[in-house]
Amino acid sequence: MVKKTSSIKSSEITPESVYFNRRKFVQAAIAGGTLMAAGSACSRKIAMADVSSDANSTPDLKGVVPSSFSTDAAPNSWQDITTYNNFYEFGLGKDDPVNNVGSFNPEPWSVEVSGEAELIGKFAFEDILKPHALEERIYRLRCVEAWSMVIPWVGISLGDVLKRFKPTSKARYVEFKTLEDPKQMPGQRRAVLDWPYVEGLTIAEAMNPLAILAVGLYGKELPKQNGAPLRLVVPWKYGFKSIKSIVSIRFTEKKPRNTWFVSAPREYGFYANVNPEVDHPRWSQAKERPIGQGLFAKKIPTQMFNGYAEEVASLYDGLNLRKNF
Ligand SMILES: Nc1nc2c(c(=O)[nH]1)N[C@H]1C(S)=C(S)[C@@H](COP(=O)(O)O)O[C@H]1N2
Ligand SMILES: [Mo]
Repeated sequence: MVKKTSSIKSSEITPESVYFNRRKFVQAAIAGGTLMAAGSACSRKIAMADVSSDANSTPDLKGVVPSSFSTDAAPNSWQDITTYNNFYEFGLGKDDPVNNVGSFNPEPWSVEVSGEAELIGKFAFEDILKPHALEERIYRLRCVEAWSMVIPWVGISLGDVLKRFKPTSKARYVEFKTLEDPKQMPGQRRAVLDWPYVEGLTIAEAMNPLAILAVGLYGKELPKQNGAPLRLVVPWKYGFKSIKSIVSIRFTEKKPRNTWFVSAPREYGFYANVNPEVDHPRWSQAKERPIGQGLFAKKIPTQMFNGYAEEVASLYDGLNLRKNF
């Protein structure tokens, strides 16, 4: 997802430029008045070294079994996956999440289940996890900005979790919400998006076996910047559908108004299926740059439904995918 000047109110533009200039100024100060570029590259290296030791200190998840749904593509490194993120609750830059998650505390955590279901209420994170098998599934995450990563998620089947709440016949969609707490999430102190972050799926999409609730990666607990303790992973859709740090699951009759659709309906549709044939209004979506192979890595052609057409194309039979993008 990109920084969207069009969605920022004019009243916010001044504070934003001041904010960014101040950050640049701080970086320049760190560099000691020498070459700015060299200075920020250096501080970046230090940040990366910290994160690598993070991988070792992140607790292991027990009882993880491999999944047959995995792709055979080589996964990105722990470092790529945990330092190049989109999580606007912590800032708009790719390295803002890793640098700003310090005051976010995802323990204890609970999820409110509501709407068109027989079993509703507040459930502790542990209770949502408990009866389900933890599987490692290697899925690609593909961003609208035309970059992608291959990530060994550890997750539980979203459909299995949702079935336990016994959705009624009125439940046609599932809506998810992220935590809203500007004290823990400094990015929420500014109205860049309509907080809290909201996403949604049709019931059929949510029940598709490819969709998971991720609780970890590389066999370890989910790092905060990747959406601890619980986030969606919908591998055939653009990354923005994969909502992080979920506190609410609501079964609805009406189509949820997802955050990016509210912010720019011409650019981000409800379905958000990866579709190389439909251009984003401001750029082509035909190719993607694999992250982790250097800035000059060759772009590769993007596949329909992110390569999962066989598994999910039937969900959209009879739907015009240009209109319902
Ligand atoms: N709550 C919340 N969830 C979010 C986002 C966000 O800004 N806030 N960004 C989305 C986007 S645009 C992408 S590409 C993925 C990035 O996931 P990753 O940082 O774990 O790779 O998270 C998605 N989930
Ligand atoms: Mo994204």
